[in-house]
Amino acid sequence: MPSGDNEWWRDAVIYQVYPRSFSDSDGDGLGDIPGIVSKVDYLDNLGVDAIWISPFYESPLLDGGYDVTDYRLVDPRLGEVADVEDLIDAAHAKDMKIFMDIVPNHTSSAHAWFQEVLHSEPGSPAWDRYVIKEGKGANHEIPPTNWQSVFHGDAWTPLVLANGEKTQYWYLHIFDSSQPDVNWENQEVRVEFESILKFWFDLGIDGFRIDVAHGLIKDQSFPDIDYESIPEQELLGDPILSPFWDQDGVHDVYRSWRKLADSYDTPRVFCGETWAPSPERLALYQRPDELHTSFNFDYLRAGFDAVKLKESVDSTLLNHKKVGAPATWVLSNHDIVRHATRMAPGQSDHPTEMPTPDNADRGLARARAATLFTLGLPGSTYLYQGEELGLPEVLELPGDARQDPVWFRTQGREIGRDGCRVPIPWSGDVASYGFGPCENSWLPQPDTWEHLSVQAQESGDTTLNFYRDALAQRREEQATGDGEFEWRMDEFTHPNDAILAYRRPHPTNPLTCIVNTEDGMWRVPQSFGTDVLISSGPEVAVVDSGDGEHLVLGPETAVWVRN
Ligand code: ISL
Repeated sequence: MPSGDNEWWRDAVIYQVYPRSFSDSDGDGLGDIPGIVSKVDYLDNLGVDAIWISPFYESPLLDGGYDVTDYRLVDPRLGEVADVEDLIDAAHAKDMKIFMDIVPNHTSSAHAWFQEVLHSEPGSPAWDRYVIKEGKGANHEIPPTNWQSVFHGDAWTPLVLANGEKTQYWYLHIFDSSQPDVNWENQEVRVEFESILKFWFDLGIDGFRIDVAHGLIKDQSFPDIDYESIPEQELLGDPILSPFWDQDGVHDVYRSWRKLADSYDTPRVFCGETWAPSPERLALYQRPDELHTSFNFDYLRAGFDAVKLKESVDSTLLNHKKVGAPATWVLSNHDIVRHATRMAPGQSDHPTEMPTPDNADRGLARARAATLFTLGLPGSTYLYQGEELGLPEVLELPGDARQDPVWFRTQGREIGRDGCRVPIPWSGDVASYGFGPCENSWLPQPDTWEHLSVQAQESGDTTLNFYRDALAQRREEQATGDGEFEWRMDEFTHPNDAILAYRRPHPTNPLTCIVNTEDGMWRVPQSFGTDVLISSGPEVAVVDSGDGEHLVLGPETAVWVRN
């Protein structure tokens, strides 16, 4: 279990807050920082060690705040810097850490730096802070490369000056055209971002999640990409080998950031959003003088498939061990289909593919089993707001409510990520279910969410109480968190690829997790004992078949046993 020392991040449970959708204190339909402050007790009671908050900087909110105009200000709709100080104090009073989100790959096009570009001559020093290149073709009418945006369409937009004058130049935006990519070859950019980190560290922030951490450096030869040879679904920002992802030069940036983080009496901590092409490449970000941790998206792609889960756990642990870093595990976040929906049978493995609303009950049962399996693994775990309520992806949002740039850039062909960002139901029987003092919320909540609210799940055998119980046990158990791990499938008398079992060794209190991914009962070998600590579902029985007691595990269920 995590301790309050400088190594807390090695085994913490970190809860992601998407601020627009968490809690609205003033009734404008947008969640805000005072709203988060009001829920610190809830998070403490849930049993998490740290809170990571997605961006709340001043922003036009064209990409939910991942489009920043001023990195030292809070968006006035979400609060002010003093509210962040209150939040830090409230969390620290409960011994919880606070992580922010830094967005270094791009700014908003409304940022003063980009506005300076639009108001200056081609080639002026302001231009060098962004990735701007001359177009190809006789009239420079062809983009400098064929690179495609993660949000679809060309990754380059012609640069038109503020006075309306067209130029021969194009600016790069790996995401939306309102998010121009910053030029990390420019020294001033590096100095500025370290100064921003320092600003928030000095305020008491414990660490940063780094947005698109693998994307800052671009191949300076700007080669075209051979898209024909890349499978369709990998174009969606997945970790393809590309001239703008995972370039070696990015590690220099993090070596320098690490020095800054280590210069504090209580060293500050980083977690990279690194969609690296392989676990081997991912591990490089976590060398001892770089980032402390990185998201492990390989695991998230494994779905509820025992063979893939095992492969991912093995390669993750192996590669993290090589660099002495703890693994991180995550099943849901604000960019992907919620795992209660994604894991339902018949859904795509791909985390952003549009799901169908079938098999919701089995989706939730599998999600709970996957969560218990995950919480027992060595390392730290990230939870996404609402997963503790078993919230499903919201599929039926009206088009005019949707706000994800992916929806706009594909003219509605892709629904985008709004379905996992619907505001949290806290209480009551009508929208906004306690999200704010009024009925409005920036995305409408389904009118079936009454039974999913925190209030409705306070008592009884609910998903919320399952999470509370699992987190409390993870904290109490001495074998969880960072440490030893061993598979136990060799004890199965009848080998079965759909069952996984691992032990977290401990001299007196070893813990074993068993997960049954099949849609049928499974007889657990006697060597695992019958001392169940927690189960993800109701169907777990101790049975004596005449040859002594053993466990029987229900379909799509995970348990922790003392053994
Ligand atoms: O969503 C994705 C696939 O699941 C990714 O391609 C995602 O776009 C990528 O991981 C980068 O995400 C981050 O930066 C984006 C922002 O829209 C996302 O919300 C953020 O998590 C641009 O800042």
